Amino acid sequence: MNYGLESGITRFRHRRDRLVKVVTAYKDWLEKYADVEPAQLMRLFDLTETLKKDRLMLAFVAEFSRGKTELINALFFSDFKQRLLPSDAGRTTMCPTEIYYDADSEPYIRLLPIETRFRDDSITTLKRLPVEWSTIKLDVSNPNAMVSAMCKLAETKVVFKVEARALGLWDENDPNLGYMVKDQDRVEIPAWRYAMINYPHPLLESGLAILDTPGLNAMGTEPELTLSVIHNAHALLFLLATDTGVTQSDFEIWNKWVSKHASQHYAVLNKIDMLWDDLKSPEEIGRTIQRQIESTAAQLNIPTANVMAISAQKALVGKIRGNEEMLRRSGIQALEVMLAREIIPSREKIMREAVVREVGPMLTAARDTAQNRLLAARQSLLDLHALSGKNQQIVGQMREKMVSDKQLYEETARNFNVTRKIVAQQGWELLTHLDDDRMDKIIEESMMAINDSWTTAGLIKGMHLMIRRMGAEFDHANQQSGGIKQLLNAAYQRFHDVHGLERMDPIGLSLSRYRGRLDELMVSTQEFCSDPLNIMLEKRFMVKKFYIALVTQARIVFQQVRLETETWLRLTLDPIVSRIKEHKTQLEHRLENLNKVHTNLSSIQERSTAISRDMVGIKAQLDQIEEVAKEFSLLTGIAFRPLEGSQQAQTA
Ligand SMILES: Nc1nc2c(ncn2[C@@H]2O[C@H](COP(=O)(O)OP(=O)(O)OP(=O)(O)O)[C@@H](O)[C@H]2O)c(=O)[nH]1
Ligand SMILES: [Mg+2]
Repeated sequence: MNYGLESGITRFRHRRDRLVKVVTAYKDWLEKYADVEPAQLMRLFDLTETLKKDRLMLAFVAEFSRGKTELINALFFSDFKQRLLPSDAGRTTMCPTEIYYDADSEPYIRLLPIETRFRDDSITTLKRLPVEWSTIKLDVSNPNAMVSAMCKLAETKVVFKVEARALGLWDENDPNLGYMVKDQDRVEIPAWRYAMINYPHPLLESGLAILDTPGLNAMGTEPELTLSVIHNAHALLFLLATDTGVTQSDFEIWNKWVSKHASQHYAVLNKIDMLWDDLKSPEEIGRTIQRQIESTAAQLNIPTANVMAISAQKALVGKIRGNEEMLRRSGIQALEVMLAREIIPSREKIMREAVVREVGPMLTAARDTAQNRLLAARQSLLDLHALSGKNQQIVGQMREKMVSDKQLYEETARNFNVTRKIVAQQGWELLTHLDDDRMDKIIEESMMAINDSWTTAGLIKGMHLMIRRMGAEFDHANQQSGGIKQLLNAAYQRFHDVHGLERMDPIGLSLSRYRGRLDELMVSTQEFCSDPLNIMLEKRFMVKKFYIALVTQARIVFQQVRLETETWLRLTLDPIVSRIKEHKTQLEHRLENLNKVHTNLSSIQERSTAISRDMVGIKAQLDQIEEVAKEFSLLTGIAFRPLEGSQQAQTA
């Protein structure tokens, strides 16, 4: 029933499953035919697990009462035949709510008490601490129980103003907070800070995750929402309502949170049913809606095609009642098609890139190994062929030559081992610059720069220092990695020049996207600090909260850089090491052949037969990895170079 979106997500899952399958096939191949460390197999297994859990995050952002929750109900939960998530006139959703599926747990709703705002922990940190959350098991077979559990999302509590102030939720001087006042001393605040819902809906099972947010500057009170959750969302849906048009606060939300964060900008003009007027002709109504679309597009400065007019409420009713005409009129289908078209490809791209980064170079190397084995076997056959009819003396000479070739190779390999040790040492040193202790120190220094002065000026100072120090570590990593790459290149060049091994060009370490992320954090800091609301009131509490959120993000970037560097070190060194080992084995095989023939000249035929037999097995290895590579190319668009000479190798 979910048209574009459902089939789009099914396709997404299908391609994700194929990626998992191809990575698993590659892992199986390595396990069978290559001498790899268990850690490498483990990493591939982890990659498939990550892929399976990969989610596509769709976030709903708008001022209160624009119909975000109603739209989520209509898009995803109409099968409940009632409103699952509470949506009502006025403020309803009180805390940001993530909805997703996690097969490892029973369905639940987890709620983070608002009091956790007293602590200096980020939501990201708290997500790892289940004890901090209040958990309710969901009985998905009982719609009424489900609906009443979901009511929690709208819970509020009334507290004294001092407490609300201490939580950073109340400020006497902020004229925008009047709606919170309950009486002279007390205000109404959300009962929960964040909610996570694990629910087995087919679309969520396919990897979709949703973020519903409350209106009324909820983004401002939880800086992490913008710095992390919204930043990581793959698509943002911004809602407006026909009855209110684009108000000042809609415009602020659009400017502050939406337009900067998404590359594609779409706005949903909701509640068009309010323009349905029985006394007007459908054409007249259509023209009124079109006019609203045009003025919305002009105000937000986006093309009219990017404004979708819908009625979330009628879509929900239409779906529940199976009223096709109402559903069509609600306009939701066009929105679903747009979502399928826009969000899924961008998510797939990210997933593909992760697989290509981790598997691409190793798969190339594995394929080369298989091919080299075949070529080496063919060479052995040629060697034997050349020996037939020769006398023992000539065979002896050939053997001598082979022995000295092998010795020369072993010497080069020994020299390479020295390089390898230096590389390992430099790699280790490089990683110590990127470990958690180093980041702790950077944070400590930036805290010292702020010197407990939680003003916007203090924040800028602290952030500048943190980003400069992190940037310096990234520069150091880049420089060191350049040196490592040069060392390896020079060492490998000798294998190429002297021993005829094919050229290899290790990839460089690229940290530019992490640098980019740091720049983004700095821009967010500057924006936060130039926001009149934050300057005027110098909200000490909020400045500190913002800083904590920034530090959490910065730490994540630092950890990612470490991981990227570790992966890089592996991917630069491993293929070279295994190529060198492989060549040694091949030389040994050839020498063994010569030895055997030397002691017994009549064994040539027998040896040839044995090698031909081996070749069948090697050919099967090559065919298998070639299958994997083909599927990998199809899924990722990465082309492998054709296997040169393998044709001759097969027919030799
Ligand atoms: N007429 C009409 N009413 C709608 C439509 N969509 C939502 N509403 C109503 O508008 C009110 C607010 O809807 P919600 O979904 O709670 O709005 P929200 O954006 O989630 O608001 P907050 O959770 O407070 O941020 C509810 O009474 C809905 O029934 C629509 O398409 N047409
Ligand atoms: Mg809501």
